[in-house]
Amino acid sequence: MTDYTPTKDDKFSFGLWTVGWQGVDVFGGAIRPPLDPVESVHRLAELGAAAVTFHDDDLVPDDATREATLERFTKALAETGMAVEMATTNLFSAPVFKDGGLTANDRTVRRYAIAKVLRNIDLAAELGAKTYVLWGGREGSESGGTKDVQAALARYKEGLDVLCGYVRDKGYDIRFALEPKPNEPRGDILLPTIGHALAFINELEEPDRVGLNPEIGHEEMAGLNFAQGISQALWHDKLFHIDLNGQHGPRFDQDLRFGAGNLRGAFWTVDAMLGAGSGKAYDGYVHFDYKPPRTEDIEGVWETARGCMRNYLILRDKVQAFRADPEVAEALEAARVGELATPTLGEGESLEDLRAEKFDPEALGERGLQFERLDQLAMEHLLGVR
Ligand code: DIG
Ligand code: MN
Ligand code: MN
Repeated sequence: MTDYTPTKDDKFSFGLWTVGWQGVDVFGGAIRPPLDPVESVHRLAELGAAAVTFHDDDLVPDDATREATLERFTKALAETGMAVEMATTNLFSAPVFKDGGLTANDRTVRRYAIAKVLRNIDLAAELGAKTYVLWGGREGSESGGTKDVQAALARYKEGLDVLCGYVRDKGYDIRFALEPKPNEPRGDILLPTIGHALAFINELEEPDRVGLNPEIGHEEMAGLNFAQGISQALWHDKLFHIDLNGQHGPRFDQDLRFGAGNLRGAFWTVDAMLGAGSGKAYDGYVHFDYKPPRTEDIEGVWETARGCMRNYLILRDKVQAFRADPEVAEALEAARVGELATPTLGEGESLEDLRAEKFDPEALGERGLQFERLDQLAMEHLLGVR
């Protein structure tokens, strides 16, 4: 019986902005003091994490302290062996971005946004990050007439094409990961779901360099199934990164610690990340993007970080037990799940051959699919009785 203590081999990663969250919400200001990024690196390393990620403003918010901070930060990385696996840009907090960055109506804002991203891409490359996330939290609108969506998507494409070209010309080993979200802080955000983002990527000059960083809470806010979404992203070879957290379906973005929201969804999310039995698996960092609740003091914050990793390890154990259970194998067989891997037309079969077959749709319709037994077995693994 494992004690679910994380090690660097588990590749857990946290955003500096997560444990550094000061407990702000729409109805209340900070309740925790700022957290030194160097302290976060040391404490997360002690808890068993392997890497950190950051927005530019999380780490180097002003030029006056930039060099000194980077010196301390890189020293802490060396002391702890922690990696920087992803970076991103804050194009959503400062007033200048109140109408977005890459798709702001104001052209000068769009030019400033690209310059801000380019600067942090250089730092990301210097620190060894291989993934650069773009969450367009402010790219959108509250009212129909204020945003020409077709023009906005053209500017979004232009921005991504410029950034891909820069990384290519610099020879950086960096890929971009778009993070969809349907709303909040904007009334309607562009690229709201995995599906919208996948379609958008196809229009880019260098689509192979751009993938996804889906977040559990964001797909659930749209009423969608996250495990199904990342399975499609895996099928497209576009699951470049992931934001794990907890959410109770369509409501404001809760950013709970992983496992604390829709627990059945978390079970199937881990199953999908592991390849769901026979599919492509996710081999990136197991990254958490969550916000320790306002109720917690700093010790409570570290407890939430520990809980994210512990819940993942517990669920990974349960998913692996489910997939190894001989009764589950029988139930999968009875539900014909494996049959889906067989092409519908036989090798070299013509449509004439297919149309010559005699079908009995009534008899086919009477077949029981025995899905409930399979799902009950999964439930019993999750509930810890198998
Ligand atoms: C919010 O879910 C977003 C921002 O925190 C950040 O840009 C991104 C990084 O994973 N997630
Ligand atoms: Mn979120
Ligand atoms: Mn996120």
